Formats: sequence, structure tokens, C-alpha cells
Amino acid sequence: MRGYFTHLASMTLAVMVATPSAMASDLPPLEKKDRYRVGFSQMESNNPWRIAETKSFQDTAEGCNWDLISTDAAGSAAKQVADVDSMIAQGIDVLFLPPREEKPLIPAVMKAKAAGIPTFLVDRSVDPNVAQAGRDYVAFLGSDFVDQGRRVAEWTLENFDGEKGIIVELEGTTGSSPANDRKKGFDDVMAEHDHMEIVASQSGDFARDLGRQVMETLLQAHPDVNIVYAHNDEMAIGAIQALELAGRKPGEDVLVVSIDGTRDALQAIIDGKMGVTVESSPFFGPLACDVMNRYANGEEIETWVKVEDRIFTAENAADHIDEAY
Ligand code: GYE
Repeated sequence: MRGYFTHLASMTLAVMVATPSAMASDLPPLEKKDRYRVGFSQMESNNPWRIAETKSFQDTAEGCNWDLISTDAAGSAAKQVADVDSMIAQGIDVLFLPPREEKPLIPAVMKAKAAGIPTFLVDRSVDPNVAQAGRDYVAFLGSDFVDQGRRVAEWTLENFDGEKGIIVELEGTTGSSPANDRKKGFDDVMAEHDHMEIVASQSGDFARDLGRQVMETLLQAHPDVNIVYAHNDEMAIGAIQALELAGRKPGEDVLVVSIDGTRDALQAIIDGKMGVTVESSPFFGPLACDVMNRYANGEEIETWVKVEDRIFTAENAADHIDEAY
């Protein structure tokens, strides 16, 4: 077990046992081969997280005997479905899919299943009421986003020293699993605290520029904001730019909190402009290799291969910036 964990570099795992295990008979099997034709359908490449994830798959390919076909849907769920279609036509043996949104990517999952291609969802999931791990796809490899939101909220409660928290929330891509779950985790905790109020919550599509624009607009309506919760670091950095442009002092008169652990976010923490980022690792390549090989060996795969996330604050950001992306 130890050796298995150690080569998974910067990702730690918890094995989930509570969920029902995969019914091998329902799922397309994966034949053992010397080389696999592997599809990786990236959703967009407009932020460092996405670029690091794609690179992690590329870096894993040779050592895992993959002939990797990767595509980039450039932010369009419709294109991502078409990309998967084209990879199915190219005869992939296995599919790794980060679904941009929870519902629009379900047809891609179902088509891969119908074509006999085992699919692993990585980093994001689909609507569990429609498509299920262990039945329609093998497993979801990724973080607990509700818990990430909850941990940001708890850190904020411990570290905010004002009397009343006026919170602006910058949501991720509408209809994506991390946006839905990071909102739920954070909002549920804050709802239990009367001195905390979320005055606005709007999507910045997980993008830096949009995060900045949305923050600029929301600042007009809520000049008294003193906490910004962004669903990812790129939007947090955009929000910091908007705040500074408006003459505010992030880290002094506004507490900015977020999720991911990018290099820019760790630098913002070191510079005192950001309070916390809860980790959400993009380095899925080695884990994907490992889980795929276990599946090809006929092992039962847990329906959620859960990634454990660290937390970065002023106490440890400098220790981790060199390994950040
Ligand atoms: O937080 C964000 C990215 O799906 C976990 O998507 C991922 C999120 C990540 O665009 O930066």
C-alpha cells in the first residue's frame, strides 16, 4: 500500500468504502495490453490549473504505455461532447473525462459506455441522478468539493476579525460540480452564523478576467464588502485586481479566500493579499494510470477515488510555492 501511494507524487488519497462498489458486469471491461490508446478530453486551457492537468496526463503517457489523444473543448460543453465522439471513432481503449458541466456531458458518458469504452471521470463529476459511477462510468477521481467549501468557511470564521462579515461569493462555471458543491459547503456553514452575510453570489466562470469584471460590478453595489470567497484561485486573483483598482487593500480591509493552490495564489498569500487557499490538485496523470491498471487487472474500483487536499496559509505558502503551477 505504501509504495502505491508514494509514486502518486503530490496527491494523497483516501479509499472510499462506504459507496457501493462497481458491478463489473455492467461496465465495459478493459483488456490488458502492452499499449493503450487513451483519450483525455480537456474542457478548456484558459487557466494554469487546466494547463497543469493536461501536462500531468502528457507526462504520464510514456511511463504508463499510453498513446495519448488529447483534445481541448475551449470552454464549450457541446465541443467537449463532439471531441469525445471523435475519440470514440478513433478507437480509444479508455476515456478520461473532466466534464465541464454536470448535465451536458452525460451524453458523452453514455456514448462511451455504449461503444464499450470504460470511462473515468477526473476532477469534475456529472449529475449522479442521471449517470452513476459503477454503472455508467467506472469511477470519479477527484476532491470532495463540499468539504473544500466547508473548510474555507471554517478558516474564514476563525480568522475574520471584523464584527460583521459582508461576503461576496464568486462562483465557478454554472452547472459544474465544483461550483455547485463549493457553494453548498461554504454557504451551509455560513448560514449558521448570524454575523456572516453573503450579499452577492455570481458566476465568474472559474476565469481570472471574468472574476475581475464581476468583482468590479459587485463592488459598485456592495462597497462595504469585507470578505471575498472565490471558488478558484484565478477568480480570487481577478478579484484582488478589481479591489486594488477601487482603492481597497486586500489582506487589510478585505479578506480574500479561495480554492486550488496555484503559484499566483500562494504568492498572493505570501504578499499578504490573500488569506487561504484550500488545495485542489490538478496532477491527475499518475492516479489515472494507477486506477486504470487496477481496473485492467480486474480489481474492483471504488466508485469515488477521493483525493485528500491540503490547506495553504501564511504559515506554509512559502514552503510550497516551488512545487506550485
Ligand atoms: O478548481 C478550477 C478549474 O474542476 C477542480 O476547475 C476543477 C476546478 C478547479 O478550472 O481552477
